[in-house]
Amino acid sequence: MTTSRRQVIAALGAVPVVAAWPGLARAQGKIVLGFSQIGAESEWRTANSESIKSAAKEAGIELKFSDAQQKQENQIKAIRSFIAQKVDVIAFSPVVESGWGTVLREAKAAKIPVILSDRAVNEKDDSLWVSFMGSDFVEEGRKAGRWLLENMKGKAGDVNIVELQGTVGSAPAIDRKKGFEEIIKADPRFKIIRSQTGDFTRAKGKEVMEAFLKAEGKKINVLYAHNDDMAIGAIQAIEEAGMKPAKDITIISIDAVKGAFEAMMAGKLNVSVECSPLLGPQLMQAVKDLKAGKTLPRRIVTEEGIFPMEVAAKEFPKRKY
Ligand code: GZL
Repeated sequence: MTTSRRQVIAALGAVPVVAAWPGLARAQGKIVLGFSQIGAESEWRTANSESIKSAAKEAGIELKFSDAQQKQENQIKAIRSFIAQKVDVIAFSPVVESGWGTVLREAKAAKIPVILSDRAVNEKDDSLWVSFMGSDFVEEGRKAGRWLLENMKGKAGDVNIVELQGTVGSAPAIDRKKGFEEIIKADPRFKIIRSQTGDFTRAKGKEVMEAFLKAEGKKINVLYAHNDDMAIGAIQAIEEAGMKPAKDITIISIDAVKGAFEAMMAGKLNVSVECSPLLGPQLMQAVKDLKAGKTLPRRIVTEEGIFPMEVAAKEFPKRKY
């Protein structure tokens, strides 16, 4: 059966040709950016993806966006696909720190610059990327530790802490643990009695907190969660165990997403350390600067604060994520 010319044109009309062929976007003078995102594991990640997509649109940059569902092999596949499509720039948020050398060398051989967004890699050859933009996770862990020492000054006896770690091997999980322990080691009363990954998700955070409560129960004084989503899951577990979150167990988390402000306003979370996902505008500016032949700073750090529950209601209306 022959397909009429009309049918072919109609079919082609449905295909976003620009998305299929970066050459056309370039012919229109557009920069083509390939972005490999980790997944949609948390409120933070969703806000980060939204920031990147809206900033690309705003900047007139053709964005090829892939969601790896928290699997490194999917990120590597996406980066290889961007190389094959000859995009102008590649950016990605590495789900874990290691295992990127081969694919980054392929991007370098193809003369496609790479920008690390949000998380770092631990490759020795730092010529494999042109810039790393994101938070100082060690400092976020220190801020959490300092808040705890300050707010437990009056407490007599040991302070037993359980810790919900982020994704195993990820830069935020490694560094938030490092910064927190660096601070609390100043006072031997502060002890991490249990520590396990909740993979940055609410579901896993709840599941692991249930296990902590079963094993340690009322011995637990503090929960330190590497992100708000795990803390929110843990709050459910604490309530289901008949205990009062933020009262029976002091809860410290990181990100300062809307869900954390809602929990603080409900009196169920004590403090959240800010980690801004709004990297989109900075990333697009860096991509434009790169294509204009400018040299990027090797490290672009996002400035952040800390929000205890006492200021949550005042700050909430101003929050952008
Ligand atoms: C931090 C980011 C982390 C967030 C989590 O920059 O990589 O990943 O803290 C997210 O909420 O899943």
